[in-house]
Amino acid sequence: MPTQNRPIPIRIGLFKGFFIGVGCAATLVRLDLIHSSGTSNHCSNHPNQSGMANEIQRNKTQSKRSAKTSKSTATRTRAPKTRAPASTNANFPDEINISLTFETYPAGKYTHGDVGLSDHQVLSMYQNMLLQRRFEERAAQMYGKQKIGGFLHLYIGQEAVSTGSAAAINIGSDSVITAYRDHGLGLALGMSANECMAELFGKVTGCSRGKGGSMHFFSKECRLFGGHGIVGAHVPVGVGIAFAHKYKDDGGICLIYFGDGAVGQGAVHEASNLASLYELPAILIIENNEYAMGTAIHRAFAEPRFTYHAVSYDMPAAVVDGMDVFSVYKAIQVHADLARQRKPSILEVRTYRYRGHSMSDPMNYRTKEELDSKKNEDPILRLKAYIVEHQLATLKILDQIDEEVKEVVLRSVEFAEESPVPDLDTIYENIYEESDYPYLV
Ligand SMILES: Cc1ncc(C[n+]2csc(CCOP(=O)(O)OP(=O)(O)O)c2C)c(N)n1
Ligand SMILES: [Mg+2]
Repeated sequence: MPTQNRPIPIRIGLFKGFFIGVGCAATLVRLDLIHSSGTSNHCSNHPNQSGMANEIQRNKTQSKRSAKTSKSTATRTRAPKTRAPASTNANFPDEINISLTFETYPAGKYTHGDVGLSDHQVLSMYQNMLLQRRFEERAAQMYGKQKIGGFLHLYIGQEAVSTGSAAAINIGSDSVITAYRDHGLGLALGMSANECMAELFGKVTGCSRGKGGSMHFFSKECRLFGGHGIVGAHVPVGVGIAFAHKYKDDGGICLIYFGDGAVGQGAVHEASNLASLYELPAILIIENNEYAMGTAIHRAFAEPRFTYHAVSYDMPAAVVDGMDVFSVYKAIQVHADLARQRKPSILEVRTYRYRGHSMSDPMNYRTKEELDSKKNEDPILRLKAYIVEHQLATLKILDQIDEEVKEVVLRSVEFAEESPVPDLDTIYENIYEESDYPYLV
């Protein structure tokens, strides 16, 4: 673990007597309300409700019972005569203490030397981030020309997350799975611009033979298991892939990316629990870009500090600045090592998308000022400034890289245009059918 990280300690102490006192008082108040709501209320006729009301009456009158004689025989005979004995369970806690230290990987903390990257590797990271940016800018243009149909969710602004994490794993033997905002990750893992652009165009030369489109990039070579459209639903699949790595004992890990919006999905929590319980080689990576469609996280989550969920699953957790590629790289290095030792983690990577949720989003939920201030943190401009400052390359060389990348993207558009659409005969291929499914007639 890096020693320079800032710990976030949490200590929650609950004094047992206080807890029980407040708990009882709350129960009495709640039950009292039900009782006083009157017998004309249909709810009070429900067997459970009326039973609860009796219970209230007992609680309310219990302290007075010794002094007064109740006229209700039923109440008197059913009332407990003695107080419950004090707990004799030696394992029952006197207080609940949680003391945790979470890691943080802030922006600007690491040099490339600190994290073990060569000058050459830094330049190829820069080139890769630019490839994602230029690819998507061109894809947006092609969408406007109706060359691309369906959905198109752009990753622009988040490139340091994909590039930084892909550079820190063993591509081809480690596995990766993500949601529908998947172009950047595909390109970061080494998929070609040609197969990606052709997929957007729905052409047979695309990575999913033109049948997946923007949301369903897959690559066997890169072990990218999608590209999934149902929010949170791929997280259990990723945990299953991690299970397979453990079962086969092949040394691989699975990086499972999902958005802040997915954190509210039950499947994510069930999968997190199993990942920890079964000690699976996985990293759960929350790409927190602050919005789920048009909903800001503070409007959707009672606890927007997502790493706190790790407490429930006994996992290490970290907050990572996703606008700095070195911070992402460092965090994934550390947590990939842990995953290989069968200790899964939760990382909250703070990032931002500069474009709308999808191409039809008018972005009314955020101000221009917010967007502009986030653009000052642009991960590509940050890396460009770093490269120049540390004299890893001149501006002229960086411009040259940009020109080369633009050329690669232009060629990918030509490739996609010229490629054929899938043959009509293949329309039912790769469709899963279970002919003996019992409920189909
Ligand atoms: C189960 C489910 N509910 C709702 C949707 C509609 N939907 C599509 S994307 C999205 C927002 C997800 O936001 P987030 O997970 O933060 O990912 P981001 O788009 O920010 O990358 C929603 C609600 C869906 N696809 N699946
Ligand atoms: Mg989001």
